[in-house]
Amino acid sequence: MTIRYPYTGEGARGFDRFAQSHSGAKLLGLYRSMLRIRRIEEEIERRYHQDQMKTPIHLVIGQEATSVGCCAALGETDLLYSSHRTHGNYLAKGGDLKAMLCEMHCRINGCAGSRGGSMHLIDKRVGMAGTSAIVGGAVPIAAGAALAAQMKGEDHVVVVFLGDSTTEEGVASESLNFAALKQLPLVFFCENNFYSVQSPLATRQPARDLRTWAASYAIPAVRVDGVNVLAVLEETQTAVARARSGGGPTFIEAPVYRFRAHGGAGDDSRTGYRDVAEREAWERVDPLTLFSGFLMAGGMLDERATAVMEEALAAEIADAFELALASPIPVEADLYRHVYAD
Ligand SMILES: Cc1ncc(C[n+]2csc(CCOP(=O)(O)OP(=O)(O)O)c2C)c(N)n1
Repeated sequence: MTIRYPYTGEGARGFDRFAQSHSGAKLLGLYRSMLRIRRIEEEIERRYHQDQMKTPIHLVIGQEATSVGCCAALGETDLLYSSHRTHGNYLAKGGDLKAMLCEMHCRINGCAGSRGGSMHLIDKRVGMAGTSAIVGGAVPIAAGAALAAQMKGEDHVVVVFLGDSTTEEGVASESLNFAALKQLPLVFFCENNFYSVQSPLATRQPARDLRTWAASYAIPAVRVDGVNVLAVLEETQTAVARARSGGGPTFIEAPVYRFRAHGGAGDDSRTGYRDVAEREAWERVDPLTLFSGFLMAGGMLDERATAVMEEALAAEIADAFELALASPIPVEADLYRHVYAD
């Protein structure tokens, strides 16, 4: 089955429409954030076979624009919840790279104290409120956090990232219903990458788009170009403004594509569940290549500036891995800390 990219052909025009409202520095910052996530993911992937990371991984290579565009619309006190594909969300929300890599190497200074691994990243200082390995697990928790914010009269909004398969979980339907009923300050951000592990969307759901499902709960439901960081930013800003002003929840569907396997390192397109040609078609709309092309055409980025950026990122990433590998492993005496029941 070939998935047709819904926005093919927009190219740079897709950015032009949105770029006017941002400074050059802001645009470069968005690009740098996406590039940072990509390079971190590539290094994780490169080292994964060494078995020093004690965690399953779900790489976000190809899906950087959704994390970065969405989080750019949020303040530090706004809360973000996510699923098992966490790295991009955590980093874009301002999570600490060193603490993330320590967590993935099962070191005591990991962001979840070595107890969580890649699928349970958290950094409350920057509003990265938590992630769950249970598909749909974070959605009702986010709804609860939004209800708490509403009841306490707090100003922050809550965003929850979910995959397309999460829309098949009963708890997601319950959460949308409840969010609509209570008009919660909540944004459901659905990264639709068209697969649940190796099952295509078309074999799991009737032929209707995900907005129809969300809209049936009387929630405004929009689709945004998930490879266009500026479009994602603008659509999230609209949703966040609605939530913050008491206008209730929004469902955003962003079609994206993961360039790597569902889990682990490497690509799995040749195992037969998806077409190599399909992945290659999406690689032609790689969110980083599209955006760097736009910035270069507008004279905001050039080869030299890119090289400087790359060098700084490489140094930061190497340092963070070094720290993680030099950090202490948990001791047995700590095993029952944070255990609340026996
Ligand atoms: C309740 C539950 N059922 C099944 C799984 C196994 N599982 C892990 S990830 C995944 C697919 C998730 O797909 P999606 O939510 O679309 O996110 P993506 O992996 O595509 O980013 C499944 C079925 C699980 N973790 N939790």
